[in-house]
Amino acid sequence: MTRRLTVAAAQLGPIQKAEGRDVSVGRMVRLMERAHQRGVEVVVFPELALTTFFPRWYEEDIAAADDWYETALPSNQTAPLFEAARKYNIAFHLGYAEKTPDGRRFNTAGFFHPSGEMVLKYRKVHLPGHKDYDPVRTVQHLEKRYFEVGDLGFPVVRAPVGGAGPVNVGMLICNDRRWPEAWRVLGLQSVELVMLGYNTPSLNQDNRGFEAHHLRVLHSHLSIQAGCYQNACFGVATAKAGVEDGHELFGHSIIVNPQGEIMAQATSWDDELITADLDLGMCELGRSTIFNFAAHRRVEAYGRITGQTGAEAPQDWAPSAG
Ligand code: CDT
Repeated sequence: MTRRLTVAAAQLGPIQKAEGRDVSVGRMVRLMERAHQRGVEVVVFPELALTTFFPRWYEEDIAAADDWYETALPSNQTAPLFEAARKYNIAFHLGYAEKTPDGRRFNTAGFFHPSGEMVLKYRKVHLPGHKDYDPVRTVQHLEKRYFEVGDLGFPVVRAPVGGAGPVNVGMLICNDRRWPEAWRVLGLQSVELVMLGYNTPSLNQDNRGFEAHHLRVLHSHLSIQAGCYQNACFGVATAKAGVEDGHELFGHSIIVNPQGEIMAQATSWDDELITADLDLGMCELGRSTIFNFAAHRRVEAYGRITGQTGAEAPQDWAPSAG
């Protein structure tokens, strides 16, 4: 029997620093309404979807940034989103800043059943940027200041989603998409659908070398398309886009199939819903042939992947004596 699932990437235009959750949640509810009109069963919202990308703002005392975090979901402010999901029977992925009851802070994504129950939680592992104010940068990227490294690994769960029956779902967040190790850990759990949100600036703001602007989107798509192909899964990658607090985010949300092909792509820098009908059976070809991990992986040769963090210099070649 064909397992079909209609999914959407619900790209958000910019959310300015001065705008509250009433603004962002209202926009997300409207995207949910559009998703319902198009028969969507799963909606994927971006990373840190409820607010501006606040890690660009430095606070000496991180407690001064506490307003950006969620301590409970749903909350009074996010309740309309959960009500829309229930009303339209749509599961959804939401990126948010999480502050736990014991005061820990994570860059988190939740996958929610239409009932509002959280099916799966993921906390971002690959935090980019820096911890302290960096005077070399024109714009700060302080994820390492505001978040701890995620402590949940890369979980996958098999859960009923829409009319497809059980689906193996997993999540990555933004910078994670650039790390093949993260995709492979999901692949090793037979993931079928990877949901990921991102906030990626159009310019490399490190100011430490040249990177042509047009390569920013290429690197994002290249990473997602390769991740889906090499792990025989679908990917829904959703951006926050446009000029947020004076800083440009490149958008270009995409939905990708297990062949690595882009099935749908956003073309605006605004709130935009892109959709695709997934045939989950497409995951079978890759995982039973070229990426049949049980048949072809060679873990005895992969020791460096988990045994070493930074790159080492190779041995020097020397001509053999005589
Ligand atoms: N949010 C996020 O992870 N953004 C990064 C850009 C980092 S630039 C220091 C990304 O990989 O898209």
